[in-house]
Amino acid sequence: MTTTLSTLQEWVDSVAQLTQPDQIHWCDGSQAENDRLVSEMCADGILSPLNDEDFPDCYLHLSDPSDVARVEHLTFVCTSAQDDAGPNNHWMEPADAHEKIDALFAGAMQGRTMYVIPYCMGPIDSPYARLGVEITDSAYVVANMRLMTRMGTNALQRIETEGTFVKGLHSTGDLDPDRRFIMHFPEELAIKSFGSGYGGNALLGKKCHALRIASFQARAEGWLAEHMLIVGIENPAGETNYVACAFPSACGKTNLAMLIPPESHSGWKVWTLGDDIAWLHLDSEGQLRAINPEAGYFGVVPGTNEKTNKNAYDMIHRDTIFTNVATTANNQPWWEDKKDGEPSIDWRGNKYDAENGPAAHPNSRFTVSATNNASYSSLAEAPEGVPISALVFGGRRKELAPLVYEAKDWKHGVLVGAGVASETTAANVGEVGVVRRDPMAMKPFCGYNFADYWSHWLSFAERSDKLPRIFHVNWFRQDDSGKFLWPGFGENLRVIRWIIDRCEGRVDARSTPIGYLPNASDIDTSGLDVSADIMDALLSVNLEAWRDEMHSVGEYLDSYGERLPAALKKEQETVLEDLEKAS
Ligand code: SAT
Ligand code: MN
Repeated sequence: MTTTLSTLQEWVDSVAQLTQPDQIHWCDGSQAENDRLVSEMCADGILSPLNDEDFPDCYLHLSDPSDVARVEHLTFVCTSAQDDAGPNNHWMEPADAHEKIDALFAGAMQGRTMYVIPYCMGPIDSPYARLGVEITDSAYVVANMRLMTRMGTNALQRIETEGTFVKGLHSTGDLDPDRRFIMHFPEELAIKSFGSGYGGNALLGKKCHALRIASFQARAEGWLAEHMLIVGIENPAGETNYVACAFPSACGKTNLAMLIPPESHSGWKVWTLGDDIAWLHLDSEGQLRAINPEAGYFGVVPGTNEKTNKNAYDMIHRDTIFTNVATTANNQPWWEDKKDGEPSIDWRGNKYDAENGPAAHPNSRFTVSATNNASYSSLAEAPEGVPISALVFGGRRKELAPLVYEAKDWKHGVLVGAGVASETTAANVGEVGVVRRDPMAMKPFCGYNFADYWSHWLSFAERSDKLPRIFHVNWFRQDDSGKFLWPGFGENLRVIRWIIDRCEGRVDARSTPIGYLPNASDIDTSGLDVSADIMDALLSVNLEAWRDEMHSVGEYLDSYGERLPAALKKEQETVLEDLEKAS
């Protein structure tokens, strides 16, 4: 297979000239191709088959121990003007960046196969879908991209018809962390990633294309590329509302996207559209619609069990690639909180010893096709996407943020999103548990200056009078002893119900300076072991603490300087004044 599109052929030729592979393989995405790659990877020790009886067609990949998470400190957005990348991104001048990374790519594929992966982000027949081609020397990347995107012949056909595509170049290099860069050239629709084989650094369709490059394009074209799950909530009367929620990495997006209604909620159904990324467009009626650009899940494994996420637990029992989990004596994959079996070999490939830390890496991952998920929505493939009733922001915060509140209007909602803060997780290399600002859960993923991004968000208020309402949730409030106040997981449906009731105008709320809060009686806690005092704590607004928070949000916004939209600053000042008046 080659291509009739000369720009694509010329690019592939020039990359081959630079990287000097032994051979070039154009991926068609077929089962036969996948079978061949998997058996080659098993022969080379890149993959090992897991217990075939309990985990048919499942494989384990153990990565280099220094290559287990995204590397924000080595991730760059290379726009011509530094200010266009903004204080939220590391920046390098594009020509310098190309020179630096091309020097690493020179000869890097000698002795290796160069794979050319045409892929489509979004349903193949959707007007909202976008195309890309990733060139990589990693068969593991090919196998993952096949699960995560629509990859192969159909994508190539659409690329040849449209003529435009995102160019992604990747090599695992020698995995030396000192020779590792993830570079984005949004003005050229190009990505270059060297020296890492890990998910978000190497599967270029995901964070690099579908968020960083896509957010940049979305701004120019009037849509949004967001770090959001998309879920359909069907009530016992058969009515479904669609909600999109932005939480930082490893804060439970996959669990919420696949939620199983608790026993108290018979007749309710939850449908998964996506668990990580949403592309949002206004249709001709002014309705915001969402598609999921991905076709699979790259989810955090530890903590997944029959109670926390039964859909995920079941779906990863077949056709799944596990990365950096442990194994049991009978070669089943094992992870912390699996609640079944014992670890024998840890994620480093050593005999398990509790002294050496967890058996599975805290950021170990499963890669699996969305079609394995029992709650996969029949509308997930709809080219026009689904209408969104509510947008929900959230983070992981021990204190301060209530269980749920609603923004006063769209503009205030943009402030709520911009002010999101969350404790850091193992999804990025670095310290875990430190609270940092993570606006719209996009801190690591926005491909341009946050100040411009907030202006873009604000501009939607002028384009539609049917925008979804905006909410903020926090499942992670703790008491003084560190115990979670809210049970979370399936019980989160109770909070989502309030959100939908608000959207449908079915329930009143309490107006406070930070937004609308539920009256305690409007969150159904029947059958839950959550006392009225705890509900009060979960739904209270500590005016003094919020004043400090709003000062801190104000300082954060000011750090964006002159490009900060005045309307956003004004929203922050209004909330602060209201807090001062109230206390
Ligand atoms: O960056 S990944 O997509 O690999 C996982 C995450 O951090 O969300
Ligand atoms: Mn994510």
